[in-house]
Amino acid sequence: MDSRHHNRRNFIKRSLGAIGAASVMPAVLRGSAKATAAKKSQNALFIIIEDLKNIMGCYGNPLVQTPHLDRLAQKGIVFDRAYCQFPVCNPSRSSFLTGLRPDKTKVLDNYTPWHTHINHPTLPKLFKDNGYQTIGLGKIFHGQGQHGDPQAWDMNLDFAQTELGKRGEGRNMTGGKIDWCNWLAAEGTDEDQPDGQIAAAAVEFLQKPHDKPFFMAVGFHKPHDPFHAPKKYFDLYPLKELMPPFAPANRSPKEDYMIGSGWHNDMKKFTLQDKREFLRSYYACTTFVDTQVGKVIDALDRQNLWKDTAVILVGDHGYNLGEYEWWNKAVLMEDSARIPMMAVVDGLTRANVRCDQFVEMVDLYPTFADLCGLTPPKNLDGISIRPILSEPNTPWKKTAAFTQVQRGQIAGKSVRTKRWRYNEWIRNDRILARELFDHVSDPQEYRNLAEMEDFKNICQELSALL
Ligand SMILES: [Ca+2]
Repeated sequence: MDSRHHNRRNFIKRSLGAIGAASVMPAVLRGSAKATAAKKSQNALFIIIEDLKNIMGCYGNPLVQTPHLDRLAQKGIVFDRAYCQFPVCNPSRSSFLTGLRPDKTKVLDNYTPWHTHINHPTLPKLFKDNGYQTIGLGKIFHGQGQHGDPQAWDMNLDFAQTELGKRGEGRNMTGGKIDWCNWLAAEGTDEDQPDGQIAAAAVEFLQKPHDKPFFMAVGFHKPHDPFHAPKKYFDLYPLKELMPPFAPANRSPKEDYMIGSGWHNDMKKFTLQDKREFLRSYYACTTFVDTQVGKVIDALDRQNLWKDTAVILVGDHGYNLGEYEWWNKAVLMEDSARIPMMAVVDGLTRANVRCDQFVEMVDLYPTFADLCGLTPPKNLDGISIRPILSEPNTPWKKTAAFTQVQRGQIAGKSVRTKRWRYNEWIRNDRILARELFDHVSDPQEYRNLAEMEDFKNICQELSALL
């Protein structure tokens, strides 16, 4: 048995609570590489944070403590206009891991597996097919089993909360009406939670010698609900200091399907105490996951891996924390559609750079392929962002981002340009409603301008893009 297999076996044995490991596939030599365009033996590290909105210090939030994400941000480039294609876990992940928009994957819910209509390799499978060692830790696809891609990985692990990590003070903020809507200030350490174990496994892998390039995807579960994290993270946020967002009384009304869930009725009943607890839970889980990211960054520092590892970090979609009294995602609003995204690529990115060009999650697949000199499938919907990684102000062909949702027979389609967000709600080819928000005067999207005569032409122009 070669050392790689030996290492892998020890790795799995020592990883706490491992519940699954994919089979080892024969290695295929790297082929069809654009050798001149990429550095030799370029590793890739893809960090995906579940349900993380742009709430970190590096995105201007003064309250939420994210020193490690901020450190990563300072080391490279931060994107201010990065958007998901569908603000729900499975549709979003199925889209960016196949490089296709949800209209092509036809994955519009959390139940349809990504491979139902797809016959080209997923992002990790592309790396596997090109001779990379491929490691998936935590939530990459929407779960394992039928939602996973076992052929894509040399090693694929997820982890479970320990019994100690399930204990502690907590509460369901809806009195049990919404099952997921609960927090737990848990006993134990970071490693009693899955994300702590994921970070430990990532560090352990990065510290080993590598005899071939790797693609490692690290998928942290928090701040997705249920909001469970060690108690010390909850203690950082005194409830009385937390205030829910201001919602003007004269905001434009929204139809029920625009928010789209029975949960909304229960959330409208939240007291100030409930809202504060929700904010504390999300913030605590964000700082908890930030600490785990810090462990991975430290390992890259210690092993001097930055020089041959392309690192990109994203949230899988955004999140609403009380805007329109909505405490979840799955809506065509800026808070859910926009994602945090940052990258550090030695030789391309420079430290402390912001980019306000449009980037979509479908761009991740061709970008990783480009950075590592691999040839992606021809029919991808995104484009490599390599040019703006090195020159963020270079004229850029993408000037809009597209996001969609589905409510049974009703499709919601959204386009975001520099100034506008325009939404159409469609059933049986008939437009039920339109929304137009001006991000210059109304960044919180409270005033719908779509039915005003003055904005008719703008709506027509944006509608033509959908
Ligand atoms: Ca998610």
